[in-house]
Amino acid sequence: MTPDACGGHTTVILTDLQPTADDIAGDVLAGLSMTPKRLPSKYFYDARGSQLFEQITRQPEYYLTRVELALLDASMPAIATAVAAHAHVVEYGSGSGRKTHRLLEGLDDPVAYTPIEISKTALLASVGRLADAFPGVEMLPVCADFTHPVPLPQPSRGTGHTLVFFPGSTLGNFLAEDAKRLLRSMRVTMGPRGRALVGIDLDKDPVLIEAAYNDAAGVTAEFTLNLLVRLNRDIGSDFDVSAFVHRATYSRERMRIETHLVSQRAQDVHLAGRSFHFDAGEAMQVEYSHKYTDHSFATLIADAGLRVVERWNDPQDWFGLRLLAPA
Ligand code: AVI
Repeated sequence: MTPDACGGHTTVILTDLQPTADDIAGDVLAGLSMTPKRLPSKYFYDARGSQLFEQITRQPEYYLTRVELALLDASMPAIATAVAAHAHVVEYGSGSGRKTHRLLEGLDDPVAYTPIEISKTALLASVGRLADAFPGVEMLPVCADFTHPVPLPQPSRGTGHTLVFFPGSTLGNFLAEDAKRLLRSMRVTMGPRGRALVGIDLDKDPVLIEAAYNDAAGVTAEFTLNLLVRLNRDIGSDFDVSAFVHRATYSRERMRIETHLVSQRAQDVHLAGRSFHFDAGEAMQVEYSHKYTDHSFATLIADAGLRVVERWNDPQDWFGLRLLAPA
């Protein structure tokens, strides 16, 4: 661990755990070799992809962010009561800061804030936005991969406990086995007295869910197709972006949005000296967004050694916040 102090009014100490860089080309070659073909959704978030995702969160059909923000506001007094004072808030990913702002404002004297994120630029930007607003909260960002256990920096004011914050239903983008692995790591990171506040999108009318992933302005379609633009630029593939279309459908049985890029014609895509054939109409899987019931969520976290200690839903039961503790 090598902490460096940065400037600004509030002390910001970055811990760089030097996460291993992703092997994008290797992952893409592996995914294109599968039947059916698939690409990892974690590669959506280059600079343009992050910008498009931010735009998605403001689309009228994408209820998740709006409803979660309102739920956080409405539940904040109860959350502050359930979480002991002087928490060290540890966020998985760095988000846009809107939710973190509400959480830090509503908790009882949080001592420190630690976003954990692979991109150092995104990490410092998120801390920069919050440092001025919360001069009493030490900013201790960690550059690391949060899917593994992360040794946390120690706040100088000392703290009784850690509160991991994982909003946005980002957990839903992981397949069940990967979600369990992540939750097990979270349990280690937060420690025996820690808590986690996790946002989950709930199973509901498929019409509402499908609309959220097929907004009329086409921002989600552009977000999905940007994956191909990014791969062409970063690993030298030659996807014809205009020959694929975005398709997102809800599987009631699996309780998840399944997003595909569908080839509009027979074509060959080249990468690293290899050629991959697409039939006309062939669908390549690019993202899952799982939705939950109380039962499915409790089963998932139980396998990771966690339990729900408090739950809050919005009045329509569209989105939930769950406070978790080690089982
Ligand atoms: C980040 N994640 C929770 C979003 C979701 O809803 O699955 C990503 C997204 N994909 C399409 N729209 C939004």
